[in-house]
Amino acid sequence: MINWRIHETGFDSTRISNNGNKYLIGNGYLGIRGTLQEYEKEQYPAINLAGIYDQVGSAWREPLNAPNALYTLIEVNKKVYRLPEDTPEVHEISLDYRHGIFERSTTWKTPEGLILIQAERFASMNDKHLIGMRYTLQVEHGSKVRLVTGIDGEVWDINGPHYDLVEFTNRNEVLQAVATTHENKDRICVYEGLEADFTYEEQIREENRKYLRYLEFYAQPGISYHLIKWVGIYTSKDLEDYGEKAYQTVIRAKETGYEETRKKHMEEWEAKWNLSEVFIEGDDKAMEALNYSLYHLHSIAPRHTDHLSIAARGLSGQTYKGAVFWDTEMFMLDFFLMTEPEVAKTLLNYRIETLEGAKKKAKAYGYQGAFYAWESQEGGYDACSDYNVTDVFTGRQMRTYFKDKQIHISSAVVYGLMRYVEFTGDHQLLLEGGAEVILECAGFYYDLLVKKVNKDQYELHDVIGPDEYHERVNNNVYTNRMAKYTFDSAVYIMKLMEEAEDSGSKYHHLREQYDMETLRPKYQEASDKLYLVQPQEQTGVIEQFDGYTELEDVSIEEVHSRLLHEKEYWGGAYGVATHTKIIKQADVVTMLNLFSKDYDKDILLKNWQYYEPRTEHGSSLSACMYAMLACKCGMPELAYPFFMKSALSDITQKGKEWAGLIYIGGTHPASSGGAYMTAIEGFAGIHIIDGTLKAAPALPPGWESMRFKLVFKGERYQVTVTREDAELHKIES
Ligand code: IFM
Repeated sequence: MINWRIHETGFDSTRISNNGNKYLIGNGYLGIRGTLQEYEKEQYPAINLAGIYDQVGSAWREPLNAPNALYTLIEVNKKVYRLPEDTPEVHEISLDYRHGIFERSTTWKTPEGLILIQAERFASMNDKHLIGMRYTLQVEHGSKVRLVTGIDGEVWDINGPHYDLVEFTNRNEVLQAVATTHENKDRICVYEGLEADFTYEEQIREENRKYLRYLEFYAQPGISYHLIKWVGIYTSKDLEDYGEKAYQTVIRAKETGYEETRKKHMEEWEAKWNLSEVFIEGDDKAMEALNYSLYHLHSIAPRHTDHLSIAARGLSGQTYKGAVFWDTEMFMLDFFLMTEPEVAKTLLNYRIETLEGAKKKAKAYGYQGAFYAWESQEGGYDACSDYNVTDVFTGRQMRTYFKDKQIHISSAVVYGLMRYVEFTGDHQLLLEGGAEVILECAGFYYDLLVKKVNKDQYELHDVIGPDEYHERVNNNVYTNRMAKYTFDSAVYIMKLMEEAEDSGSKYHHLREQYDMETLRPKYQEASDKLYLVQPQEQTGVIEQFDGYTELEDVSIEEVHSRLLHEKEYWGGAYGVATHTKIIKQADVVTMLNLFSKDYDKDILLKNWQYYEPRTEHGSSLSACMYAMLACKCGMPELAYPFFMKSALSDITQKGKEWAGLIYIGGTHPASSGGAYMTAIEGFAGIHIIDGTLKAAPALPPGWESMRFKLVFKGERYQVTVTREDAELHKIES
């Protein structure tokens, strides 16, 4: 049985930041950190908005946090009671992650007796622009109470402040804040409406960028006083009459009522679980961790639009500039493909829409084709800076080459598109821009090929593979293999284009744009001759890049002991790992996972055994790759701890919080997606052979069976996997 609630009792101020991530709620349009109503920017509250960014001066461009219309604090007999300043008698926070409802309950001791406040809130899954909150108060002794509630325009930012102006108005007792951004003068409109089941005297005041209602009343013991807050949010990027829409959102919620609105929100969540819940018989802990991971993916899935992707830290704040990395296509996409392909399409549409940005980036480096942004924001703008890490010793910025050299990003986009076609059987996305993306990415890699005069092969030089600790290397095997995959995909696309006889088809239009007769043999040759380092004869090990074998072979513990500062960066020019074989995250192992069919099982195993002890797992993207490859090697028991590490990453919050002096904390959706892939594709062994869905279970010890649904080529299946057997049954959609 799943316990769908996580909770924490007592208050620990050192957990404020982590709990903001762990107890996050969201609906894809916005994410609300698991912070308390009375928190101000020092405690990192945030209503983080998807896909809208701002830059102040030369600081990093980052996504916006909306004015905080959930702000509420309590004063009893003229004394304010709030965390983190005051010590509560009892305190508990919890998250119902089946329904995305966050709760807090706090008891304060006053000289006159105890007071209890309870609050719950949800980011409506039903109306993505709506937040609902219910705040309840009880007192032990009659007391004069003042509730201070309204909109806090003094939001938490990492590289802000982003609002040049926050204007407040009162429209028929619904409070409005309109914040204007610094860079593009975008406008964020937040309305706050209130309902109460008690009478009070009210004053509304604007002070210190806050627009607050002071509600005064005399509270009697034994009575529960309820306050309902409705928050409606739209931005000028959503639509023209964003203000009116936000206002109507609040009015509609008031008319519908709290119970009914909450019920509809919960029904939406139930519908999501109906398609995606994974049952594991024999291991409740794993089942909870996995479904909690899926909760996070659901909470950040963009369902309010048809072209948006997911940031590396989801909607948990401004870390990593709210940018989209390869994380989406390589780690998160499969979950959506198998449960809600429409969301997968939305994610890929974002790449189609940002093709122009990718072409611009390639051109800026002097290349043809499409070089996707390593850290993609609106329009494909690359937010990755030349100096992405701050040196802990000097405080100076360190030149890093992620943006310039992680060329494998373009192949991740191609991989996502091809995976979509494979899973949905739907070629429409190719016609709607996907084919062009693939051809442009192939054009980019073609331009990068290096030919040595004395060798009949192509190479790729001066790149960074998934292992970011070794910068500017030649022939990183992951990168080369993915470039080859891109050429193969382009050849496949051109075959489709050739076969499309119909002169009115969109392929026909592409045929005019691309000279297939020249390109097809060129890309075929590129694929055939692209150098792929082979497993060493004696050891079976595949060298990660040219010269890796010569690096110092030391243990992780040894490298760790060489650190002079706990937050010191391990890579870059002088990093402790740079001159060693210690790698940051799965690299060769990621390649072997994707192309396991090209290698004997023995090679998969030898590389797993060689690289695992040399992997720091300094990225949350690493563990799942080891877990999946372990499954492919027939070692589910070895996969299990890596699977649990991925599935638990947002519960334990043990991931790295710093890269040099840069804060990188937040939720880890790629890790959540990796946990899903391990469960479904690893333990249940779901795979496709000749266009048909198959299962090859390898359940870890203690797992008796697994049950889940998935979509394949428009049909929904109920899958049941036991230790010996697997059944895939078509069911009604
Ligand atoms: O995309 C990853 C990268 O592989 C490692 N550093 C963090 C990025 C965002 O998750």
